[in-house]
Amino acid sequence: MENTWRWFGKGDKITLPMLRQFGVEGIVTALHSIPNGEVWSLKDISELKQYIESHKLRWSVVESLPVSESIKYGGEDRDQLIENYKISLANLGKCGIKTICYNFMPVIDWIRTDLNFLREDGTTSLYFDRIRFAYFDIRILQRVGAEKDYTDNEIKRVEELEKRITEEEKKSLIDSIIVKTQGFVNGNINENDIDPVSIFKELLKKYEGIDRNKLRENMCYFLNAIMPICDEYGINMCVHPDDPPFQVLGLPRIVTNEEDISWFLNAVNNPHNGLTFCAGSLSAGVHNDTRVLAKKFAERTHFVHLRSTEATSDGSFTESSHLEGRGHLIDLIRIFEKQSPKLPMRIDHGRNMLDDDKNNYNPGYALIGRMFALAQVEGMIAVVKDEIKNMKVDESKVHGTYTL
Ligand code: DNO
Repeated sequence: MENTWRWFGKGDKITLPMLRQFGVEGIVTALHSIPNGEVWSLKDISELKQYIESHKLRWSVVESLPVSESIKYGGEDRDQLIENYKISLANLGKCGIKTICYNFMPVIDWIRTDLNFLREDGTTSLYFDRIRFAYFDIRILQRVGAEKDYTDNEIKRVEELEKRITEEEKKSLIDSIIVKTQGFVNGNINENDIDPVSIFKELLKKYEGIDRNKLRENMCYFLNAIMPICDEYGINMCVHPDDPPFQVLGLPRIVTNEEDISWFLNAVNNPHNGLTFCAGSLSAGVHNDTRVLAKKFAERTHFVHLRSTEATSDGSFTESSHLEGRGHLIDLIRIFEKQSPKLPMRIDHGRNMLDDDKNNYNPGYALIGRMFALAQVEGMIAVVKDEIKNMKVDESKVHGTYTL
């Protein structure tokens, strides 16, 4: 696999010369300063591309070319926004950048309730606590009908939490769920917004009446509209799975499991319509086995995020070490290395360790933790390459003990 790294542009404290020191080959980035929905010009794309290449690296993947909310809920201006998207895609294609990651999650991208969950070894990782999330939904957002989405026991635990949660903890919960994790990925809510909860509630309103079927229909509409451009320039679109891969806040989520993935790949059955295989997002749902999904969808996977999680049956999960957990990264590497050895792969998230806390990195994107995870993953890749070279890949190792 191609060793890529998510880099947040020229303002990123982790610079391109630093990345070269530890073997990064490809860059995953976006034109982060361009507001969502506006065209990415040829000039801006080629300037950034040249900058990356001047450091002897290549711009391998765009993550993300964001899909505006109005395209997702089918607003009046969606055709105009899709036209803009097509121009941006064509401009990327003309510059030779052909792998585009995006997501189709309404309103909120990835969700965590705690960005500094202390682990027993002193490092911290990202955490999703089902009860704190329910608290945010029922007590903070006060979403109408929210209680229906939780069990009696969960609601009881939310009530218990209400008795002891501090104002500071509430603020930090809001910050983790809708501010710090969102600003740098989709721009719906930013750090300096004074009342993020109200902005969020307004966004939720846009999805009243949009159920799974309607969202699927809107995704198809979008994909059908852009496929001709993808065909013309050889662009591979790869949707990021919903993180976490289950329904939240009354919003439909449609990239959560095997059936969902099969559905959108078949609905627009073009090889350019593909998947970002995010092992972390998928493994956070106890209904998913990443090995089964990788085996089944390897052919339509254009980009891989390597990360692992530990999920509990109550719907909470934490990000585990890249060597452990439900991600089963070694098996995934076996599958993807065999399928397409040049597939771009990036380390996804890392723990915060050693000096990481001093640098105020974007959550999940610290230097030392990610570099450490990359070293572990490089070790796994080296072993798998050796297995393949010696044709020692034992199918039983790839498949594990389950049947497809
Ligand atoms: C979080 C990321 C996501 C991802 C987008 C892709 O760490 O994996 O924000 O970049 O969903 O569109």
